[in-house]
Amino acid sequence: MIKTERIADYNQSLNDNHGFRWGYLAEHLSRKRIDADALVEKVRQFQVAIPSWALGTGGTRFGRYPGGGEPRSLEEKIEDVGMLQALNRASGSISLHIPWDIPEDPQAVKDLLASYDLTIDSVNSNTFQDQKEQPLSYKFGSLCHTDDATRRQAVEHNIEVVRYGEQLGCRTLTVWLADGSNFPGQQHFRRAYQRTADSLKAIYGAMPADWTMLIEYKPYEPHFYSMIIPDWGTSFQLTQYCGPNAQVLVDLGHHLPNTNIEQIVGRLLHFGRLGGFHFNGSMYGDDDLTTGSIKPFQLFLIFNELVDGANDPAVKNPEVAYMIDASHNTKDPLEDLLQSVQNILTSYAKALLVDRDALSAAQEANEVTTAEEILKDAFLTDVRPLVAEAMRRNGGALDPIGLFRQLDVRRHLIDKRGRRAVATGL
Ligand SMILES: [Mn+2]
Repeated sequence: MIKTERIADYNQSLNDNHGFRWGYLAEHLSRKRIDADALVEKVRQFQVAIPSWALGTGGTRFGRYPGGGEPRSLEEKIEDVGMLQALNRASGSISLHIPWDIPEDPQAVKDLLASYDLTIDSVNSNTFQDQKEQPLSYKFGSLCHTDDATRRQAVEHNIEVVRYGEQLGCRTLTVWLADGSNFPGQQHFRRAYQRTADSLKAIYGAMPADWTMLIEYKPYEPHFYSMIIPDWGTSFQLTQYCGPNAQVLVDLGHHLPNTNIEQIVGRLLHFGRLGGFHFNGSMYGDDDLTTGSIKPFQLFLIFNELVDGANDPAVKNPEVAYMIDASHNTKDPLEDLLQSVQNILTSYAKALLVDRDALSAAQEANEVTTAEEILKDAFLTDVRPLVAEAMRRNGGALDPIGLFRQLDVRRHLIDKRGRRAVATGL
């Protein structure tokens, strides 16, 4: 647990430089008639959940090079997220994966969460691998399987995940299906879809009335010919089939190269079906790079849609659940998560700068260059001092990664948990 006095001392050491940079930006914004303090307040409210499976070093099927000191239990995962939350005050919730994170003593877990000022964001089911003692295999699918008993087992697992979530005060189930096929002709597309839809509806029917089901899509991997939910259109149709509390989840990396993700976001907001967001970066097709590391302009354009939707009373979309979903092959996972949150808040702050009235007027008048320049002006503004100021006012560090390093957190974790401690996850 990082003491508040330690954070205050650290911030004091950076205060001179921060004061200069923040003062300049606030003055720059005020000359554009933008209320800098109001923006800080908005950034202070923005929270991004941390998944329990991203706290260890990831890898590929070729190898994995853990850095040591990884969390060995649900309790240690909560400690790690609590530490991130203390540093940036923007990571106030954790997502759990069942069966990796089954709580043995739910009340003790709830107390531990409260001690770190954390909540549970969502619970995630896992039918993408077979567990020990599991009677029927998911090799040929789970919710889409041709065999009734296998489908029933997968439905029961999802309902069990909801029951664990209820014990912890969670109200969101996220379903990502690894179901699909690898060879032409292997799977009957229409029958497989209908079986999936009916399985999801059975899970939906077993959820409490105040729960939300998020349905995620992915175009390929682990299957390389077809995925059962490859795109947002399929997710959208499934949410309509299940009911009003089913929503689409957009994972940034789950698109083919050059997909216009911001347009998908705009569409789903318009339909009132954007329920969740998984942040990561993607270069060739994997979804495991640091958020904003490859395409920061795209991330900004996505936030531009989100802010636009949030400002429009005509948009009837529920609150969006934001989470990071990445693995970290060569970086310290905790540093990578801090970087990702930093990049997300930076994109959000830039989107808040967009002059929406001027943009809307330019769009209606077909002033193409003007519209683009309005977006570029916001994107090219250096808002890092604004994000730092929001973290400071929330009680966090002006530079979370700087303090993480100064405190030598990784060495302490290795001393406590061991060099060979490896977390469950991806
Ligand atoms: Mn995801």
